Amino acid sequence: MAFGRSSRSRRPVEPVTLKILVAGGFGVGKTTMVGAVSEIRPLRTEERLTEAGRPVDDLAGVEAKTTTTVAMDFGRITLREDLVLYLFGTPGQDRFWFLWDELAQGALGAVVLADTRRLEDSFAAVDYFERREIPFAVAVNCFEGADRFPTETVRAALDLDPEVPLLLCDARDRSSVRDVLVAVVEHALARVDALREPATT
Ligand SMILES: Nc1nc2c(ncn2[C@@H]2O[C@H](COP(=O)(O)OP(=O)(O)O)[C@@H](O)[C@H]2O)c(=O)[nH]1
Ligand SMILES: [Mg+2]
Repeated sequence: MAFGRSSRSRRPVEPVTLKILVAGGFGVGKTTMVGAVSEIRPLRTEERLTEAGRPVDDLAGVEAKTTTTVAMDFGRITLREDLVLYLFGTPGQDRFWFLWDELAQGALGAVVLADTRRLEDSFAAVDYFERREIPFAVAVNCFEGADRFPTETVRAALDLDPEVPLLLCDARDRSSVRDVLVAVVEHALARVDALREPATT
């Protein structure tokens, strides 16, 4: 029996875990996105939309939606055997903004989901991550019936910096969501590297 280097090196690697936020307006597909990729049963805290909530929860464009996430969505995806992402969906409604700073603690980056029918609903999330210098990518969730705009038009409307990744996605589709997450991680890690680069002047 060999207990040398070779058997030691076969020990499973302890993966790096990174925290990613999933943000964007109410009904844009955050819960769907986390659920589409999560390997664990996503933890959701949904409450049925009540008559009392209706004046607050703007339902235009999300007619089919009858539940709303009041706390957060939580999921996990293994991107590589040594890289695991923990996903935290942020609450979409303004009245839960107080949870954002808590959720943002220790986050490597974020996805801002956008719906071209209600692009302005994602302005607040873009502002939030820009102001706190948290790297983010924007993913346009392509709902059927929503007009398709060139990504440059969406980029201009959201006033995004040129280096911010902008992708089209289907929040229901595992591989599509995976592509978005890879883009966020690569973007965030590239920024970490850039910050580490010693000054050259
Ligand atoms: N057609 C379509 N419906 C979607 C898509 N993503 C989410 N939905 C639906 O849109 C509604 C709102 O999605 P949800 O994930 O709950 O939004 P959240 O408020 O951001 O968490 C739900 O009824 C979803 O089934 C999508 O890519 N295409
Ligand atoms: Mg939700």
